[in-house]
Amino acid sequence: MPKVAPAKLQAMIKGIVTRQPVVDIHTHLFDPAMGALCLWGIDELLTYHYIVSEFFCARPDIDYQSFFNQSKAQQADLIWTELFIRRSPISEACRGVLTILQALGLDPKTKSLAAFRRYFNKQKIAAYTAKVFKLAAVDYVYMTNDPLDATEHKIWQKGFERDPRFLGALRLDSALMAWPRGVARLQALGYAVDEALTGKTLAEVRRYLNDWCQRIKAHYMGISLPPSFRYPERTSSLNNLLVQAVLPVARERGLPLALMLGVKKLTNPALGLAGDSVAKSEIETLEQLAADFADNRFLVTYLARENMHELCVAARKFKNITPFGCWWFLNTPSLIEEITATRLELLGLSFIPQHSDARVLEQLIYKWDHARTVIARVLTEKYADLTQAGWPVSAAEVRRDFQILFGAARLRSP
Ligand code: RAT
Ligand code: ZN
Repeated sequence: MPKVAPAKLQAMIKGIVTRQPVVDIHTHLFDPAMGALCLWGIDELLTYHYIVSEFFCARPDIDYQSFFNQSKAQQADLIWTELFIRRSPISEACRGVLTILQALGLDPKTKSLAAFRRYFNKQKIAAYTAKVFKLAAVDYVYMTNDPLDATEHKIWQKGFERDPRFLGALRLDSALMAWPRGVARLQALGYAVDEALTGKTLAEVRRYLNDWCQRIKAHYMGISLPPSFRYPERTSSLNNLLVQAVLPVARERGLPLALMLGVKKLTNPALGLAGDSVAKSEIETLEQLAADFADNRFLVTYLARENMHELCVAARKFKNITPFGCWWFLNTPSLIEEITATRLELLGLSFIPQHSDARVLEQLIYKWDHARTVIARVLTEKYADLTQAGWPVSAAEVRRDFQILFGAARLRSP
């Protein structure tokens, strides 16, 4: 096998890491056949909740409600003027919009959004989706499916022809996270559950999970949890639901459970989706879950930077823990660099470096472009260290490793 000299290493790795297709294991994108749920275009991009909160940092004089009362296009205009024209769009989320426009062949440096709107209005969703996937070099994305969401529920009930690039993942937050909040909606769907978890409730929750994993062809189940989440906690409804419903169903169906830990919902309710915050979680909770449910597989990410090192250590202790992604406030180049290096140093190639969390189709382009650049840099350093140690790598070996990190084998095959 021809080995590549260290001087050429950087270009070789960059070429592979930036072009090889990936599987994106957590997004909020939807199959184009799901109609209005599928978001794309300049107004959606500019009103992304990551950017909305930055807008209020720049314009604390503007009242939240008066902003949200405006149409999406008006909000986008305000954001463009404030964050792109009156100052340089230097934040990660704002730079992301530029990366997208540039990749689509549009000149980002303009004062008005009119030309962009004309471009996006002309696109037909089927061909456009293919174009975006190609530009982002993404093969498959996992959706975040919530059957308790009225709009989404209707679409599944009606049925549609699935686009094979959009894979199902059953999200448990609205049904289980703030129990008994999900009770009424589960009952409305025909599940005989009660607030106190008595009678058939747990069996009915299992029936709900099985029905909907089947219906959406879920490849995993997922839940986001607050920093206050603890396990074991005998009196907690959520603990009982996890132990007696979610984990047994996941095990029987051979599905991983994705735990997204450390989100404080609605710290500022006036900001809506942009109002969630972060705090440190206790790693012991994860360690105990992994120990008690050795036959379950856990995909785990934390929102707090402080938890990321101990997550790597936990993954070394429990082979059923797979760390994934740099989530939300951690999805910035400086933190991706730190987290990826730590993971490579402690876990080798046994983790999933990134997911996009894209909510708007075109975000696949920037989230993957930016993350790949950083990951390529970190990998180059690591392969250079190997070369130093007498283990030069070939392009084929780098491609193989990339496939281990980002490939379909990770999760496909429910
Ligand atoms: O990153 C995000 O877009 C957040 O709003 C959340 O949706 C988070 O990713 C989640 O999945 O809960
Ligand atoms: Zn998400």
